[in-house]
Amino acid sequence: MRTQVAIIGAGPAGLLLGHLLLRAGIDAVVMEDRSRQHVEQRIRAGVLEQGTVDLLVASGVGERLLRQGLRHHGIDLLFDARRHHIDLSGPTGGRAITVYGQHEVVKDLIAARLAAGAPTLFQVSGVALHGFDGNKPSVTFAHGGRRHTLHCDFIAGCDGFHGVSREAIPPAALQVFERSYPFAWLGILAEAAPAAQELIYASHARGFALFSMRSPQITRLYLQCRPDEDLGQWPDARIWQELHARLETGDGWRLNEGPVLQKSVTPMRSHVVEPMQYGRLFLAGDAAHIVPPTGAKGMNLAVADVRALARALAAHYGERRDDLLAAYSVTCLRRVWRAEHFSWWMTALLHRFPGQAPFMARLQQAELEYVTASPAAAATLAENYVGLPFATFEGT
Ligand code: RFL
Ligand code: PHB
Repeated sequence: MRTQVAIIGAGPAGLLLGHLLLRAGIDAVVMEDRSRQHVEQRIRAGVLEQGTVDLLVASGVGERLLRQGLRHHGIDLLFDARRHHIDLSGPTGGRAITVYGQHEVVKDLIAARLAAGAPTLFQVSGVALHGFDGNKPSVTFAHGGRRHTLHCDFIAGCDGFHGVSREAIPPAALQVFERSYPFAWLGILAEAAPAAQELIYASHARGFALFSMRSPQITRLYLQCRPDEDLGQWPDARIWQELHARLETGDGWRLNEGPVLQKSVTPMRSHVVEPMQYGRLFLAGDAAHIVPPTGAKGMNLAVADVRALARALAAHYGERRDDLLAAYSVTCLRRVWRAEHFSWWMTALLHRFPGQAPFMARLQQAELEYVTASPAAAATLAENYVGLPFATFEGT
């Protein structure tokens, strides 16, 4: 088997890269270790930046997103039992976020890929990367009970944080930056109409809480919990009680309850490897970097990476230019570190840290008051939250 680009992983990064390459006339094979059903039902991110939406629409996979996505022009910050509105669009020239599940983006991309007859292999196993430090990379794997070798020009490691691609790079060639946080998020998906139009990020003495949604019928909610939290200790009634306590402010606004469709605990970490390239292997998305979900940046970073990679590969094949490929890591890391800072800042602003010193609590309070009182500070939050334009990070 032979292709131009072997793409490992069918998450948002791998699928969108495959899609953009297809549009540029570049062959790729996408291989994924889980089933199609699994990746289409995996509940994760829900907030798409303006640039992510623009790219999906411009590349022909935005039809359902435009029809079903919920466009939001603001978010609320809740503290001291009061909600404070942050306008996202005013300070950003009309940019906004769109709430549309990551798994819906994945479904749209898989549908486009299958309609085009582009090779997509689910339930592969034993994926191993070879020869990417030279000119003849290949990927070996098992699929349908047989071993295969896929020869290629480039490998795109889009296999997430627990994938094999980053691990295939000699450790001495990578610099790792990481921070873990002393808490996690307990997330639920509930069959209940969202009781508010916009997202609510709550700083509460009992811990952080987030009110979000997926559709006019489905509410998505998160609670700060311990990193080793046992879901068995969290029957639905306890989760609702805690959500009511952290999100309601005594002004009559009530959260709508409904059957809990899904429950999970997500650890919180920041993690970056540099560079995002080794020879002919390019890392993209969670394979190269993780942010805590507080800033809603993970999937959007994955999208920005593969946009840069697709453009660089198009320049390689179409114009025999390799300057964009050579600059890939540096270009992506500028946005990555901006998002790492923003996600860390939002996380530090809104969570209770175990054993938190009173000094830190006062700093959080001062920052919350500043962000909600100062138009300049609110604009900084807004421009980061809706996502800085791609061009911001493209200069040399
Ligand atoms: P993914 O989605 O993890 O996809 C990687 C794919 O690779 C497959 N794979 C392999 N395939 C073949 N061989 C192997 N050896 C393989 N090993 C793994 C996996 O099965 C998988 O299909 O990474 P990608 O594409 O880089 O996408 C990144 C995003 O998924 C992630 O950053 C976001 O979900 C993060 N995130 C959020 N991001 C946002 O932009 N906005 C949000 O609102 C947001 N909220 C969140 C989030 C992540 C969360 N969790 C569960 C971590 C909320 C949560 C709770
Ligand atoms: C979500 O809807 O899942 C969501 C929204 C905002 C975040 C993280 C997750 O910051």
